[in-house]
Order: sequence, then structure tokens, then C-alpha cells
Amino acid sequence: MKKHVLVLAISAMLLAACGKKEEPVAAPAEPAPVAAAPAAPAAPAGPVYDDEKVLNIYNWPDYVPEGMIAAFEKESGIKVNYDTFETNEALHAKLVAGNTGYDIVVPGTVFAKGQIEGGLLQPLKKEQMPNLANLDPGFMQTLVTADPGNNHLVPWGWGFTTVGINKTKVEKALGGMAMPENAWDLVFKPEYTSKLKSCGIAYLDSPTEIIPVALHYIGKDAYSNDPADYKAAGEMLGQVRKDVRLFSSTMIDDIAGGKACAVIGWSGDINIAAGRAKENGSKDEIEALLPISGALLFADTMAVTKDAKHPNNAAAFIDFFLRPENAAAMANEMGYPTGNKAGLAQVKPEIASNKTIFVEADYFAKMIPPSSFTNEAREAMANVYNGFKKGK
Ligand code: N2P
Repeated sequence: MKKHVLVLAISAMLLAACGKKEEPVAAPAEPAPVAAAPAAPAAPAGPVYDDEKVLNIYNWPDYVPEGMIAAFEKESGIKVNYDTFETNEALHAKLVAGNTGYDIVVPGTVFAKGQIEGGLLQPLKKEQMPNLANLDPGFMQTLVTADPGNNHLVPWGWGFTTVGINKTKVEKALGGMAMPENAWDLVFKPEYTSKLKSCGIAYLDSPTEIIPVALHYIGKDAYSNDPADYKAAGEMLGQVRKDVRLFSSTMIDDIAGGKACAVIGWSGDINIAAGRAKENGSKDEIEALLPISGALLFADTMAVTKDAKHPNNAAAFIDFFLRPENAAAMANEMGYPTGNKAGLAQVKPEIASNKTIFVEADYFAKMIPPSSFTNEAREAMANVYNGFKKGK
């Protein structure tokens, strides 16, 4: 039931966004004004900073528009140390071990739920974030299953794990064989993978990205807790293991540069690869696909660690990120929408009309909505995944 409500809420938001694209979404002639702080009762006059003007951020790779961090540093005088992690599992292990040294981390909600429950993240200093008012209330509602009351998480970007292809290379490798009706066949069905291995198949390198889509492909609940389901997913994956060339969570250049022609990757990264290939003068057509049986939705969210040394600087950065122009840059430059309503007017028309970035409501309804994993499920997934990777 909850999943259903979630889909409806996100769909409502997307419908609103889709309606918009009927009108040309023009970039404003003037530079966008810095978001005026809507009157929040206890809002301080300006940002509050910690004595030590440092902020330590831990985020996914390839996930921040160029110049955004430098712009914050310049305006605030805060030195940002920006590190990256490649999987939710890696971030989670750090948070559980404690003393991360990071102030802001960006977990997917599928992991953030347990991190909030486990006390690994602290409540937001909402009174220091007037720009929270820019967020779409419908989108925020979708986060409450992970974060009741929206007290810990602020959206960074959302997208979906899906099949990406270099269409030109895939068609060639298939040698006259028609494209499958379900795009997941390209990466999961031996009939196709045995052909596509010649131009390169790449998978994201994470149990909680691959096992859920594998489960869904074989008709099981993507967030199943049943060990028998994991076993079945492992068996299906075992049949295509020899055809998978790469395991990587940073595959943009592999796709753009021709090392991989069919991938299980993230929607925005595949769109970035498409743009990069063009910039490099390639004529190949690279596409994020919308598989008929659905793709795996994710929402990544900023949160402040329980022992953050710079919680005020963290609040200042979160509020900065929530300005409309930064939200628009995430969609325009990175291919990931952020759930920021105020930023939509600055999204470029070609991005607003890209159905693999701003997904239409009818496809959205087919997506696998985010849920969460129990510790046991995560462990079982990791076992199956590691066995698969090792070719066992
Ligand atoms: C990485 C962006 C997507 C992260 N480039 C997926 N959670």
C-alpha cells in the first residue's frame, strides 16, 4: 500500500512538471535572483557558520555541477573537502564504523531509513534552511517512509537504475537480430548477452543495485526478504556472468569511449555519457532506456552525520544547494532532477522534455519504487552478488 501512495505522490509531482513543458521553459534573461528567504518564523538574518570554516562532504562520483562547490566556498569563505564513495554499501559501512570525519553525506533513501533509525544521522537545523520552502511538498511526501516528518533528509538528486546502450554498437553486435521488447533482456538474457559481450557489457558494482533489478526481472519483489528469491536471482545472473566485461560505478567514460555498449547504470550518468560522446565527436547514439517492465527508482538525500564537527556550515551548504539555480543546474548539467519546485522554471527545454530525466507519469507508474532493506536482506544480497561476481 505504502508503495502505491509513494508512486501516486511522485506521479503527481511529475505530472505537474510535465504540464510545464507544454509551455516553452525558457531560461530567464536575468541571472536568477538568489532565492528570497520565505518568512520562516525563527529564520536567522543570514547563514550561521561554525568557528572552523571547513565543511567535509561525502557524495557519489559525477554528481555535482561544475563550479557549484567553488561558488559556495567563495561566498561563504568555507573550505569544502569533497570526497566520493561509489556505493550505498561503502557509505553505510563508514557511517556504522563512526568517526567518518564527514559533515554531510548523501545516502539513497533505501539505506537512509535504517541510518536514521540507527541514530547515525542528526535532525536537520531547519530554522537555518529557509530554502527548504523551494522543495516540492509532493516529492517530500515520498520521502516520509524513510524519514518520518522530513526531519533528516534533503533531496540531492533522483533518477533510476536502468539499461543504457550505445545503440549504434548494439545494433551492429546483434547482427540483424531485433531489439528485445524488454530492454532488461539485453543485459540478463543469454541470447542477447552472448552477442553483446563483443562490444562490452557493464554492470554497476553494487549488490543493492543489481540484485533488486535481477529479482524484478525474474518476477519477484525487488525488495524481497525471501532467501529463495535471492537464490533464484543468483541462478539467473550466473547464466550471463561470463558475458559481463566490467563492474563499475563510474562508467561514464567507459560508455562514452566505447568500452561498454550495454550497461546497467544510472539514468543521469548514461545521459552524461551520451553528451560526452557527442562532445568527443562520436556519431554513435547513446541512450538511457525505459524498459517495459520498469526501472529501479532511487532518491539520494543529503543528511548531517550524528557527530558532524561543522553542523552549521552543513546547514549553510544545504540551504545554498536548495537555491533554484542550483537545482536547475543538477538537471541541466547532471541529468538528475532534485525535487526542487522553484528550480523547474530554469530547466532547459531539451532537458525538461527528455523523458529519461523528467519521466512521464505513465512510465513512472511502471517504475520500481524505493523501499528499504533489512540487514538480513542486505547480507543475503551481498552473498549472492559476490558469488555471482566471482563466477560461482
Ligand atoms: C552518480 C549518481 C547516481 C547515484 N553519478 C545513484 N545513487
